[in-house]
Amino acid sequence: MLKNFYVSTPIYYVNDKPHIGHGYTSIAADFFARFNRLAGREAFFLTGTDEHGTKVANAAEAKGMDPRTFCDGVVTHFVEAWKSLGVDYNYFVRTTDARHEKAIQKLLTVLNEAKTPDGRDAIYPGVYEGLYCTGCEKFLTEGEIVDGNCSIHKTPAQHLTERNYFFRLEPYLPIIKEKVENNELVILPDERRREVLGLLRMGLPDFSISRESVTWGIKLPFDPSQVAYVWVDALPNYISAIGYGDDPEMFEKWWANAEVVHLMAKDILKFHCLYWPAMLMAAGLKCPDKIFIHGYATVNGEKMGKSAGNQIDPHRMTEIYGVDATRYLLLNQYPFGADGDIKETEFVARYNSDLANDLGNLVSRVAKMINQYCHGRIPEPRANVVGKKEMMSMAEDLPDEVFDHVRNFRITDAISSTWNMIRATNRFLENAAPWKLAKEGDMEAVGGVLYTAAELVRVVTILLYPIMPEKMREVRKIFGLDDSTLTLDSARTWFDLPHGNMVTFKTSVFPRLDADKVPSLVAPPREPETETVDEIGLVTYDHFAKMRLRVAEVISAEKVKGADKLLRLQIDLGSEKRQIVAGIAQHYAPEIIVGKKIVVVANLEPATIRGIESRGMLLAAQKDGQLTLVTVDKDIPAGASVS
Ligand code: ME8
Repeated sequence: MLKNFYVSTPIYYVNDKPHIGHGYTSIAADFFARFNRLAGREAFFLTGTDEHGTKVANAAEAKGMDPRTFCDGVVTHFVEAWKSLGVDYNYFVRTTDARHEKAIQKLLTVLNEAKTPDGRDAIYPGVYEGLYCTGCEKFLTEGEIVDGNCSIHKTPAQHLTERNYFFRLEPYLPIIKEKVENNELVILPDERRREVLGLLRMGLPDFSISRESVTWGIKLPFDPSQVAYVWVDALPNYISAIGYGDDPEMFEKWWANAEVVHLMAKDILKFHCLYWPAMLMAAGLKCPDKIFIHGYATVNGEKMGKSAGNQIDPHRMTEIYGVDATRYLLLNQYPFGADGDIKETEFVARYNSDLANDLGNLVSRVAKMINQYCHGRIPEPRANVVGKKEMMSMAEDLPDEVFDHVRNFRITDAISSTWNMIRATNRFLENAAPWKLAKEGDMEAVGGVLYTAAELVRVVTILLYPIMPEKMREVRKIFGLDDSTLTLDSARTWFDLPHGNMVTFKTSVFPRLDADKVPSLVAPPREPETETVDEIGLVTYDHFAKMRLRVAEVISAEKVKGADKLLRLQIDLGSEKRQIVAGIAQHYAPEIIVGKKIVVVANLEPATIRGIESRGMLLAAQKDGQLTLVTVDKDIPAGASVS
């Protein structure tokens, strides 16, 4: 009996919206969870977001928002993206969840009391020295310093020392090496395993687990003047989400007694393959069983990035190709594990040849012929069907062959094995030619051929369900099948298609795409950003004139439930009434602000804050954390422009 299966994606940073690179890992994790469930295993699929640290705090500040409100907004983009890609996780962890924070504090307490295998304290106070950028609020790595300046802010990096706590890594490295070598900790593919062994041979310094200068994070339980370093906060999401802090039974089930598999790209190999196992060992917990590191995707040959303007929005891809084809095209473009290029020029051709022709046509032909020759019901199976024996023996071996590929993370092999059978089924139909048999009046033989073909389609719907869940359910419905036999066991069982089932075919499952009409996946290149701020911070009048500043009267105000900083305001802009959400609840009581004439940016992009739509932003002056509203000093009607 196979163990429970626990699969995770990285928790993604919320400093930006998700793109198809994040989607790639999430779809793969979803695929593995679904396939293992087909095989009768209980599976738990975890994803989530990484919300603490300077990176996120800076992104929030750039939008003039407090980090929590900012995170609440960006998280919805991840949730929506996963919905649109059919990514069906069991749990979505956020590092700002109270549950996660509690688990981190527990883990930090355990680590602070832990001894290394050679009897020293696993955690010790020390001093972190390095080159610091106040703009970034972080110590810079070598690559981030150009000619002594921060590569982003172009300001001189300052030599700074900071009091931190450190994790004593070195005593754990030989144990990790042994675990990797004897495959107790399986690192895949082999190239990445060799990379990890290389890092282990080189040796690695202890790493700091806290920051003194950062405020947006989880406080250390043993020294609240410090917050946990973002990776020390992030990595344990894999245990906080399954009850490390609060549910020992659940934790036992999904950690100690499960096959634990982490998926990610190679950018975060060191943290997962070295720091994380060491932290787990210090806490007296087992290491993950398998870490699979896939490649880094480029788009049309270029690195995906905001500035390159080539990030593919998951929604855009599913709008063009549909959810299931998107999943198929992405996971099937290059082997899981290899670096790859998302070539959108190949998508239409691939869609048409694989999905519309091979699979879509097979389903249409079989269903239409059953309608035409068998009164719309699955015919009875027959013994003497030309070519049936070969097809049956192929179908018999296939489920285990495919599951073996899946267990070894060979997604493209799993798909191509199934496709071999789809193509063979098409050939079987060509050879058996039921339309000819029908002309000859041999309706029993027609039924025998069509039963065999429908039975093969049924097996295919099971094996392809993890990659194309919606479409495979649609195909099963055509042949009168529900989800109760959506199992690998059923795929192994010939004659599991009940004869007599009604066949209801309406339209083709994968309609052909016209290459000339398919729009580009990459959003049209943005206008080159014109320099709007000169060296001493001056903007042009034209640029300022783009802002629509208006006087507005506050009609009503109320606190936003569960957010102590936010007020929901209804405002009158003269020609219209609007709702805005503002982070001023700690400075103005709702009853005080009602009736005030304030100044708002009226043409700001709408945003959803804590699930509430906000259309505009009020202006306030700030000093020492105190906010004062910008108002007008004479009575002037709402809607008046400010310039
Ligand atoms: O690193 N190709 O978050 P992140 C393939 N918060 N995969 C890609 C990709 C691309 N071009 N771009 C992103 C973090 N990914 C940390 C993780 S985990 C405890 C903390 C995927 O938002 C891939 O899985 O930078 C990669 O490892 C991950 O997104 C990085 O996400």
